[in-house]
Parts: sequence; C-alpha cells; structure tokens
Amino acid sequence: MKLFSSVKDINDLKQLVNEALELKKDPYGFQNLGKNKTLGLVFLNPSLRTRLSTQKAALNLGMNVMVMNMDKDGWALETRDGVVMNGTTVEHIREAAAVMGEYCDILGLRSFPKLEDRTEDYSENLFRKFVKFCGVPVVSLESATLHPLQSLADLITIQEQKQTVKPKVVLSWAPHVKSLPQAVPNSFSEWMCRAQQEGLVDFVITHPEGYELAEEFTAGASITYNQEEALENADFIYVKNWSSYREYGKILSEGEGWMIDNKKLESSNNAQIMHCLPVRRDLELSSEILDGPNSLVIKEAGNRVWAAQVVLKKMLEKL
Ligand code: SN0
Repeated sequence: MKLFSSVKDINDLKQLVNEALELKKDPYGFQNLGKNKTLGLVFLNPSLRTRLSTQKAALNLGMNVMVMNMDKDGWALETRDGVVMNGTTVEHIREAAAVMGEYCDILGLRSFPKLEDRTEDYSENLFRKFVKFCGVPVVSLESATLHPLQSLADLITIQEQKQTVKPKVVLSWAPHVKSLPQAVPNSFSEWMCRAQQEGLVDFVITHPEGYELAEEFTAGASITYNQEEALENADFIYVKNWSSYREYGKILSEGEGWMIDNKKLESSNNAQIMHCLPVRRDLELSSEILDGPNSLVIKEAGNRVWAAQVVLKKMLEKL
C-alpha cells in the first residue's frame, strides 16, 4: 500500500480487519519488518490517540519514529501555488514535504479543515500536495474530510465486540458548542457503507435536519431525522458531533434532546456506545453512559494501535 487516505485505498476489507486482530494477538511478530525504517508524523493540529497509537504501532514493527509538530515548531506553511510569499507564510509545502520525504520512509499527516470554504476543504488540496511532493507512502492521520485510521479502528472494534452476525450500527449526531469537522462522521459512514455492502453490518445515520453529510460518503446508508426510530434495536451507537455541510461549518441547532443517556438505550439491543474521543462529558455524551457498562470508548481507542499497525505493515511490505 502506498497511500492510506480512504476506504477506497483498501482492496480486501475483511482481510485487513482480520490481520489487525491477528496483530493484536501477536504485536511483536514483525519486529524485523520495520528495522532501520523511519516513520515521520507531521501534525498541523492537536492529537492524542492518533499520535500515541501510531507511534506505538511503528515501535511494535521495529521502526524509528520522528514527530514534527508543524503548528508549533515548524515554519508557517504556504500551500497555494503562484503566490508571491511576501506575507506571513515562510516555507512552501513543495519544499517542506519534499525535505521530510528525504528523511522518512513513510509519512503521516494530520490537518483539519478550516471550515470556511467548502470547495477548498473538500478538494483536500493540502493533503494531496503533501502526498505529491513528499514522494514516499503517506498515511492520513485525519485530513480535511476523512479520518481513516479512526474508522478502521471502529470497524475492528465492531467485528471484535459484535454479538450478532450482522449488527445494526447507528451513527447519531450529538450536540456541541463548537463547529467541528465532518471528517470523522464522513469517514465512519464511508467505512460502514462499504462494510454494509460486504454484509458485515446494517447502517443507519440519524441527525437533525440540515446536518446531511456529503452524499459521496453516505451512499447506501439509511438516513433519518428521527433518532428514536433509528435507535430501536441498535447494537452499536456511534456518537459524534459535526457542523453543517450544507450551510458549511455552521451550528444550526442547540441539539436539545439529542444527547444519548441510559433512557435512550431502552429500545436498543443493549447497544454498545462508541465515540472517537475527545468527548465533552454531559454535552455530547452523558457521564452515566461513559462511566457505565455500555461504553466501548476505551477499547475503541485501544484498537487504534492495531489499525495503525496493520496499515504500516502493509506499507512496509511494499517499500
Ligand atoms: C476533532 C474532530 O474532528 O471532531 C478530532 C476528532 C478526532 N475533534 C475536536 O476538534 C474536538 C474539539 C473540542 O473542542 O471539543
């Protein structure tokens, strides 16, 4: 594998998940694969789980890891072409990416959308340029529109924890006070639609009117504004806030009544609750859920290691 940015980069989804679960049983079986190979992790935005789980995955494979906090320690990056750089940006992504490609065998990049210009964010301009100019395989550590390592960990968690052959998985919008990216829900939907095609899950999305995700990521999902109906018989409920795609980057409603608590689980199939974290307690998700027996969020975060490790393994095998 030379690029991991979307479920579209995966040929055999079931095989990938099974291999990740095999790595979980035997984390150090491929220590020689990464020997003398260097992974560079480049952050333009904050990260806890992605940063640590990807480092851990690389160490398990015997790799060396370098981390660059571009937002704090790097030069201000220019990503546009054809501009005279007489303003605040100091270094062009053409040079910055190419130089990091000289030092690393594989690179990871995290960059959030600005949530100002939808066309610009959804063009994935920054991520694509980084891939083009660095010249080495690239793992997305969350881009403007997708977060594939998170979604792979989510699918691994569902496959690992499911009690029925084909669980009902519901993506449920949650309230928040800030405008958040659509990357996590877009990505989760993209991966679940593919998993549904392959007979692994039934997938439903529920959100208030106006929060429709981009259709390119939701083809095949059942979509309803009625949360109560969506949660009926649910086996997994994936909770996440996102800002509007239609009225780009806007918060359209306070989301009164959308937070999941134990009462809302009564009609579900004793649903297990997932969230990518970080989560704002008692705003996005109730404390009683997070501290109770139905929460999967810590195991889900733990599985980020095996998602990263299987992807790095596939890249190392093709170097
Ligand atoms: C990010 C998001 O895309 O929603 C990262 C998730 C992995 N989350 C946030 O930015 C949360 C910020 C906040 O203030 O709660």
